[in-house]
Amino acid sequence: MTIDASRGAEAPPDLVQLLTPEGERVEHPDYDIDLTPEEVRSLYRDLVLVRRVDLEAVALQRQGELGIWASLLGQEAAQIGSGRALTDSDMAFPTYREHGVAWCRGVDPVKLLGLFRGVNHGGWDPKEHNFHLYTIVIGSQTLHAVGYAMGVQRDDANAATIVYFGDGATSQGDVNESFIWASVTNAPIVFFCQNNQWAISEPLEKQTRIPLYRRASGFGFPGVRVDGNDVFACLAVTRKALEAARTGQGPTLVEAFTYRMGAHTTTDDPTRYRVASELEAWKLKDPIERVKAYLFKNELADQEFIDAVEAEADQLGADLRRRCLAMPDPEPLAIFDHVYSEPHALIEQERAQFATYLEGFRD
Ligand SMILES: Cc1ncc(C[n+]2csc(CCOP(=O)(O)OP(=O)(O)O)c2C)c(N)n1
Ligand SMILES: [Mg+2]
Repeated sequence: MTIDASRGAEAPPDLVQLLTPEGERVEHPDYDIDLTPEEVRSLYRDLVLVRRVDLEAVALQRQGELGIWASLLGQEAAQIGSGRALTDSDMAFPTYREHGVAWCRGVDPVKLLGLFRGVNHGGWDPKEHNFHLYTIVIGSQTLHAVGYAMGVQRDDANAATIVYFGDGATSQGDVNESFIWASVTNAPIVFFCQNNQWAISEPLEKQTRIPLYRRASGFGFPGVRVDGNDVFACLAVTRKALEAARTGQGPTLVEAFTYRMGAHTTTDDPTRYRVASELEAWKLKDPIERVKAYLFKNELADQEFIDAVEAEADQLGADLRRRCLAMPDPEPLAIFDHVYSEPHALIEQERAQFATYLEGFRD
């Protein structure tokens, strides 16, 4: 087998881009965005801060403080751009990698760590943030999201649903079924696929022979491919798709063309299956560097601003570490607490059995 080292590194022609890797603003006939300097600075700040949260979490895992971590490195723009497009009443369904979207939904980053530290089964209240719990079973959340969107439609609420999934997930039956349900019910939903080129060690070519966004037409709704490393474009494209959903125009598939710069999770070693030059090519398209270049080129920020954001990131990282280590271990019997919403005889029996078992360890 030959490996094409440049795979995915050249921008495909049908890519919506508003900010080039060099930080040049470009126009697109169908998508526009009018951001104030303050908004651009705040996007930059978000990108830097979520990257730091991610870095700190990887370090915590390496030191044995988390069981596992799924890094978002390289996907910050796709997540902050789409996350910022959401209104408070919109609902988001994530995978296990959407730390940037969680940030935009106001979830305290330390709450993301509980699941990965094994001290809880989720960590936040989905209703409080309109951000569902992380979902590990690939693609299953697309069905949950379409069901939710159909409910929103029946409530006649002015809200959209967005569901995140990966390139690999597009091969799952659940995802294809969810496309059909969304299509035939005209559900108010945005399917946001982060095509990070890999599903663990499986490259994109193992999932599809056509660009992923083009699959949408077979299901009867529009698809668009956006530069997933361009936060302006991700914001503009997602905003438009969400607005279409809210105004009765049904689903859209957004394919955010991006790259997983790190390992699949901390249990994975990507050097075993991908060549270093691929990563090097994508580093030139870094989602943060292009916003920084844009800010400098247009004199919207100075070094003092960049340093201040860096200092804030240091503070955030240190705070996250301190609060992670202070997270209490759960009471062992708590595992039975939320199996059913109402008391259940079998669960009570199991709880009692486990309590007796634990008693056996007492001195
Ligand atoms: C139903 C199911 N099958 C297999 C797995 C194991 N698994 C975890 S992540 C993953 C790859 C997912 O790739 P992709 O959808 O591209 O998302 P990414 O991790 O790249 O963000 C697989 C196969 C799983 N979690 N669930
Ligand atoms: Mg992937």
